[in-house]
Amino acid sequence: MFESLQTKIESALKRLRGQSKITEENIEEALREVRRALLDADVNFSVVKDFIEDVKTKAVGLEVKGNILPGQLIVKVIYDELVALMSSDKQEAAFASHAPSIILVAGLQGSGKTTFCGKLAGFLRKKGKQPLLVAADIYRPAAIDQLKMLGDSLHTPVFTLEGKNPVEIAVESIAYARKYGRDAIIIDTAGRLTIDEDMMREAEEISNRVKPHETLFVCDAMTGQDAVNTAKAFHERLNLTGVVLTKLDGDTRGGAALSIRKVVGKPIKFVGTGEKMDALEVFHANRIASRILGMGDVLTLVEKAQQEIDDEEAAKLEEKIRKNQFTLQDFLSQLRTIRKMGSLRDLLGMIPGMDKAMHGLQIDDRAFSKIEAIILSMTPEERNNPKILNGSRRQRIARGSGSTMQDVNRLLKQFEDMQKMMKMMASGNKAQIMRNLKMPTGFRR
Ligand SMILES: Nc1nc2c(ncn2[C@@H]2O[C@H](COP(=O)(O)OP(=O)(O)O)[C@@H](O)[C@H]2O)c(=O)[nH]1
Ligand SMILES: [Mg+2]
Repeated sequence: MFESLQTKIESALKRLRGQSKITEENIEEALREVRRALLDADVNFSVVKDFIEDVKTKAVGLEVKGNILPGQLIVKVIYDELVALMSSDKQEAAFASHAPSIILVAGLQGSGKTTFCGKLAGFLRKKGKQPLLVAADIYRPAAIDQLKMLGDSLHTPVFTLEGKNPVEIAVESIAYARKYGRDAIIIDTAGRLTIDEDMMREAEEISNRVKPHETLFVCDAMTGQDAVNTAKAFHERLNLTGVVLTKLDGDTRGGAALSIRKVVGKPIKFVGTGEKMDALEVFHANRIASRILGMGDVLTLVEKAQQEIDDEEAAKLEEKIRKNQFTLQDFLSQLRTIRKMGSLRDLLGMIPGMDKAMHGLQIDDRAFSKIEAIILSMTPEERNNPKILNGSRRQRIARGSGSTMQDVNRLLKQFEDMQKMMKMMASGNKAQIMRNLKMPTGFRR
């Protein structure tokens, strides 16, 4: 979803390759790109300013140790900062100790309030709650119908009173909820296209009368810089407890996600990712941060490793792949390039959540070493033409590399699969081919 931001940060960091210490000078240009990318993504300018300062302070002076590249190090610093910026320990909706909990939903017209109210009702039902939807947007009859339709589809009652104003409706919904055992009241309010005094006063009055446990500001993620100002205005009147970012499935650049948390000082609690009722996610700062930086999967890391191959080598490789001449020798050099990036453990450690998952687990650089040893035990002829590897040759290789026949066979099988895949890919573009040069899996010590 934040694809363009991700691309820009990555291309800026590419320039840091080959440098061993992070200094003000060598980070300057990369940070300028990051700054531009964030501004382009509609991140609030004061947030960008602070953010860049923080990253700079943390990054300058860092030594690039071992095989970690400066770019990777900075990505890590930026990632940590992004997570810190968007994190909160009060992520999920709060509930009253005595039912019913009251959740007031406010925001501009078209931001996705009514849709979110429905989604939240569905979400709470799955958690064993008995929600009640309250139609306090009475100005457009269609708005009440919309909520009623959602309520029907979710088997959730919708409370409304004809001839009453939104404040009265909201207040009376509480007695109704008590009477019928509904333990979570979700109040859908009216919005205007822009901040409007009447609308604010009405929402404020509802808030004062029902004393909500949660006041959620619904914000269309596509509105960028403006979203922050709107959220601020709502917060001043309603004392928001959280933010809901909608339409993150769209072509949004994500600026709102970065800014709101900091400028409004309230956590983003939910994320809307579609029009359907199940398109609701609890907000996770680390997920969004890793998405922004493209650190979410191993393939990206492998891709990074492959940037190490210089253009000439890449062109040669491409030629070989096209002619279906990719050999075990080429595979070995690929492997070594990946290794240059750092240990397998370090590479995996860059994946969010992996560090924890790996705790106490023996992550094997030896899997790499094993493959390497097997290939090294082959003669150059065998490496270039694995077809000649009969049983006795395989046995010799297994012995020579200190592995088993099974290991050798597995490697050869995977190499064969890889060749097949490359053949298929040969008509595709270079980037695609490179992306598909995956590590063989299943190699354990
Ligand atoms: N793609 C997408 N559309 C959404 C999302 N949330 C709401 N919408 C759409 O945005 C439009 C306005 O939503 P609505 O809930 O009526 O906004 P309200 O005026 O604030 O109540 C509708 O067409 C919704 O289907 C979302 O997360 N993703
Ligand atoms: Mg609505």
